[in-house]
Amino acid sequence: MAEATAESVGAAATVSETKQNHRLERKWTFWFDNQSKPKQQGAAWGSSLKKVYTFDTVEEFWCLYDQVFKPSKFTANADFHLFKTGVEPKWEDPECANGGKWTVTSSRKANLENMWLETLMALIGEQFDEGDEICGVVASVRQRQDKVSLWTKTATNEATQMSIGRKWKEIIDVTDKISYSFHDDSKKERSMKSRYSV
Ligand code: MGP
Repeated sequence: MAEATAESVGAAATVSETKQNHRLERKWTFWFDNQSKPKQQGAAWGSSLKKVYTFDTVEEFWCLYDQVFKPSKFTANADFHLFKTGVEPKWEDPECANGGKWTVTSSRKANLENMWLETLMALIGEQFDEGDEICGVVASVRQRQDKVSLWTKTATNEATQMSIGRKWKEIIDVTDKISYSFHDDSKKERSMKSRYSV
């Protein structure tokens, strides 16, 4: 993964230098957490979480997506993240601290790939009316069941979260119910407590 990342970063840099680029409304950062390697004993959560690349053009986005950020390329446990630049994909980040996430699960790899890509395009294309409320998205590749989570900022603002949840379901073409959990609850207990559903 590290080699592929380095190659794609080089390729992305080439694209940004040679072509006329289409600038996005804001900067975004890809992160990657490879959980397939054995962790050192006592390693804290997040020790394998790495910031990979920050971009602000459409061309860089496609280059990075095509060459690296396809969850289906990965079979072992891993998390792929796209977050607003400056926001870390952690409960501890000030933008996320009072937030939560909408989560959708998937037992098919192709499904994960589609939902991930549709969400990425919606975020960089600013398709959410409540764009300021969104922190980022995480695709989790897991042996049993993959999932995608959309992290938002103000968990207690139910109306806003419901509106984001409805819009997200349209974007990823999901009709089953999806659930929203508060990071504060996740800190206290391992199982995901659902606060809202849509
Ligand atoms: P998870 O990765 O959100 O759940 O949290 P998942 O993906 O269902 O679990 P997995 O076993 O399949 O990876 C799993 C655990 O990681 C949590 O219970 C926490 O102990 C830790 N953890 C996760 N996140 C997102 C954070 C975080 O942002 N900060 C800290 N400190 N720990 C976290």
